[in-house]
Order: sequence, then structure tokens, then C-alpha cells
Amino acid sequence: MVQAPEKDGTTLNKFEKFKAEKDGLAIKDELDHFAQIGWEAMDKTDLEHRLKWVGVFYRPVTPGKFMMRLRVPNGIISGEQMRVLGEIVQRYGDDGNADITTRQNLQLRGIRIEDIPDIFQRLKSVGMTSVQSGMDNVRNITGSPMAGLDADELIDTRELVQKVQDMITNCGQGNYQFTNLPRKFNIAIEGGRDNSVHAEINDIAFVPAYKEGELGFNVVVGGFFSAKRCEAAIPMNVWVRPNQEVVDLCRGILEVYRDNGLRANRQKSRLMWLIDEWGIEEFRTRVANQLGYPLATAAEKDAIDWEKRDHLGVFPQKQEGLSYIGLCVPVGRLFADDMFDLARIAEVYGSGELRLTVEQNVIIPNIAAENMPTLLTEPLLAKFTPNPTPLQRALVSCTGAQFCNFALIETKNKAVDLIRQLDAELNIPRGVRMHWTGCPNSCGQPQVADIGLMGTKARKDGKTVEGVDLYMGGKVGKDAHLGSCVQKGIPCEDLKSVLTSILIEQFGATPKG
Ligand code: SRM
Ligand code: SF4
Repeated sequence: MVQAPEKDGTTLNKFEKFKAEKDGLAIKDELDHFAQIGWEAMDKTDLEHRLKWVGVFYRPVTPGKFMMRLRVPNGIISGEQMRVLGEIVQRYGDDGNADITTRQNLQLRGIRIEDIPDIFQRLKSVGMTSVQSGMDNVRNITGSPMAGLDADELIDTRELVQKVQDMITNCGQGNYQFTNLPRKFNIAIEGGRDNSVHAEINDIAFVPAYKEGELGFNVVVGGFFSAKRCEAAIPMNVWVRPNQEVVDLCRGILEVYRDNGLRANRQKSRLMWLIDEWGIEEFRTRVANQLGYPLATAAEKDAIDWEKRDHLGVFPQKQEGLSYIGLCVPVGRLFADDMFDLARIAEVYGSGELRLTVEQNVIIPNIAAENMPTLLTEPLLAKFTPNPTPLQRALVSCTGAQFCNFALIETKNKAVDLIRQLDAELNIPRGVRMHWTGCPNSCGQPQVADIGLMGTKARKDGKTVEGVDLYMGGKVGKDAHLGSCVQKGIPCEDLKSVLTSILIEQFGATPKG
């Protein structure tokens, strides 16, 4: 794809250099060759970077065992697809598992390079793709997990999310138009009243809004987290109808960003930095020019007027006689047997559909009333309960040191272990949203949590130990705003006592008798 040279003549950073040498997507035609020669013989840049353009991530922590990041638009996946993914990870024994991600998506683990051509065939056979899910591409597009089910829904996001993905990825074939962005890019489309997608932390988010009585979306732009800076998205002063206008606006913004986004310093390449440089008015004008027509101004206010729901438990749908059940998947971790069980349960009791949430949980929709009692006796529900404790129900964690080389601490196991201990000692009257993230990249979004924990190195008794920075005050749903760091460098071994005090003093917890 054509790229604007650096305006200030700065030397290209190493990422821009290797992208200019060979587009990451070109790797899709070399996968058979890699499978034959093995990962150790691969060119280092292809191995460590370009493979991410097809969603395959080399893991320095587990060399030879790759991670595969899929695309699950709107978090909707069929039982058949889930079963195929289960079969893929099953062949890797203890190395194989899957994680539900904070973008309503799935990542598979333990993948061997020699199996990748076969895995891609299997994905294709069930209409799935992992294309453009890593590096300087648009990530999984999130949408309301209740789309089409919720009686109070404003806009059904399913088709819109799929259309935006199809535009960006050329229907999953890969699209060189959008494979060399200055940096990663996040898009979310909210259709409900409760901001289920965390609109404020996306580069583009569509938020329902009535304009002169007509329902459409207000648009916010530039939200992002990075180690250097975190910003909530800001209004673009644009309103679009819930149709092709959404797809076109995404295309226009992506083209403007692709051709003008800052590329010299990767710490300053996300969309917000360009908006800073131009000002939001100029940015809006450039996007309108790119599209070739004027943009409608924003509706006065958006229609997010509910607190965020977590959808765990059993709830009626708008379709009479049907309900959905939300299951709590501790820190999003699934093994092959769990995936087979979820697929079977969705097919036997529901319509064969499953949904993933940004809280790393699973929803099974379309369950007839007469099927619910038997579903509730399924052994899987002992592991993935619809009735979790207040701490379990809102626990989120990024990958952490088990698989991620950026991590400063192990996260998922610590997170589960700590709430188990806190639950044993405290009565906690309300849900407390606790988010763990292993490093300042903030994949686990500590800034949206009631209590956010970000991995760091701390000092204790003169030694360097695993620790966390404590974030508090994140507000989600209506009037969402980001939390901030309130305490730095808490050694992990002191965390239980620190959190016990916070839960008692600020969340009404009482010690168990
Ligand atoms: Fe992330 C990089 C995992 C959501 C901000 N993220 C990474 C990498 C790819 C780093 C690496 O190569 O090891 C991690 C892969 C680890 C692994 O083996 O799993 C990784 N990010 C994740 C996931 C899996 C966390 C999770 O456990 O759920 C999430 C995958 C989402 C998906 O399905 O695509 C994930 N990452 C996020 C989010 C949250 C969100 O999107 O709502 C953020 C903050 C929001 C944002 O991007 O603005 C996030 N990830 C980052 C960053 C910092 C970006 C920046 O602008 O500096 C990095 C590092 C980078 O890109 O250089 C990063
Ligand atoms: Fe890895 Fe850091 Fe992201 Fe956690 S926050 S997945 S440790 S990059």
C-alpha cells in the first residue's frame, strides 16, 4: 500500500522499515513453505512480526508454540466453530488452550507452525478468519453482546460489525488497503443503552443517539491505552445512520489515518496523536474530504443511560419464551473439553450460538424455557457458574507472564487465587470490577475497573519483587470515565491485605464471622 513518507524527514523506525520492505500480509502466501522449513529456519522478521498479519504470534516465552488470534465479529461464534477451535487446541495436549480476550475474541495456544496450513483450512471451512488481527491492523470489532436479543436494544449491531470487518479484511481474504496503518486500531459499535463495549477506549466508537427523532450513532474517536499515555475517546461531532454510513465513515477515518498518521515514533502513532496535531475540527474536515461529502453534525446527546450489565445469570430475551444464560469463565481461560461442552450445550439447549463478552465471559442465547432447568444441571456450570460471587463475576485479566514476554508479572493465576482468598474471608455486598494487566500496555484495561492492578516491579526488604500499581475509580456504562493510579509499587505478597482494607473501607465488605 502507498505510504506517505515521514513529513519531517525523520528516519523510519524499524517497524516502518520492515513494513516498507514487505507488507505483512504477503506472509499469507508463504505459510506452506514455513510449515515445511519449521520456525527455526524462518527469517526473524517474518517469524516475530509479519506472521501477526495473519494472526499468528511467535511467543518468546514458549518458543515453537504459537498463539493464534482470531476474529470473532461482535463476539458471536457458532457451536460448530467453537468445536473446530476445540479440536485445534486439543491436539496440543497440555500446551493447548484458548483465552477469551478483552475484545470479545478468542486466542488459541500451543499452535505448531507445521499445522498452520491445515488450521487455516479448518477455519475457512467454518467461515472463520484470523487475518489482520495483530500488529498495525484493525483489531476484532466489538459490538453489543445482546444484539438482537435485548428488548431494550436500540440498534442491532451484528450486521454492521460484520460489514465493517468485511470492508477492512476483504471478507476475510486480507486487504492490502488496510494492512499498513501507523499502529493498531480499535473499533466498537454499541447498540444498547449500557455501553457494553467500553466505547470510550476505542479509536472509533459508535454510540446510539437520536437526531431529530431518528435513531443513529454519535461518533467518538481517539480513545486508547498505551504505556506512555491513556486517553478516553472524544466526540467527533458526527452523526451517522445505522447502515452503510457506518462502514463508509470507518473507511474514511482509516484512510485518513493510514495516509497521515504519525509514523516516526511508535509511542506517538495512535490516532489520538494525529487528532492532537490537527485539532478535532481539522480531522473532521479531512475525513469529510476523503469521503467526498459533508458529515452530519452530532446529535445533542447520546442514548447511553444505563449502568453496564454483566449478563451473568438467566435473563429473558425479547423473543417470547426464550432466555439467555451468561456464564462466568474465570479470566477467560478455556480448555478443549470446555469448548466441546460449550458447543454441545449451545446446540442441545439453544440455537447453536455462543457469544463472548469483553469481560471474557460466555453467553448462550435462545434457550427455550422448558430446556433451562436441565441446562442448569450441566456439570460445566460448576466450573463456569451463572451465579458467581461479587468478586468472581467481574474479574478480568490479560495474558500475563505465562505467555506474554512484555509481562512484568504473572496475572491470570494470581487474579483467580487472590479473589478466592478474599471471598473466603469477606462478605462483599456488591460486584467489584477487578482488572489485572501484566504491564503498562493495559490489555487488561485497569483504567476501566473499580480496582485495577497493573504489573510492575516493587521493592520489599531490599529485594526486587513482583508488584502492582493500583488503579481506582474507573466508571463504565453511562458517564464512563477512566480510573487513575492511586498507589504505586505494592508488592504482590502484600496485595491481599491492601485489598482487604479497600474492600472494607470503600466497598462495604465485612469480615466473615
Ligand atoms: Fe494487547 C500488545 C494481548 C487487548 C493494548 N496485547 C499485546 C500483545 C500482542 C503483545 C505480545 O506480542 O505479546 C499481547 C499478546 C499476549 C498473548 O500471548 O496473549 C496482547 N491485548 C492482549 C489480549 C489477549 C489481552 C487479554 O488477555 O484479553 C487482548 C486481545 C484483544 C483482541 O482480541 O484483539 C488485548 N491490548 C488490548 C487492549 C484492550 C482493548 O482493546 O480494549 C489494549 C488497550 C486498548 C488500546 O489498544 O488502546 C491493548 N496490547 C496493547 C498494547 C499498547 C498499545 C499502544 O498503543 O501502545 C500493546 C503493545 C503494542 O501494541 O505495542 C499490546
Ligand atoms: Fe502482555 Fe502487557 Fe498486554 Fe498483559 S498488558 S497481555 S502483559 S502486553
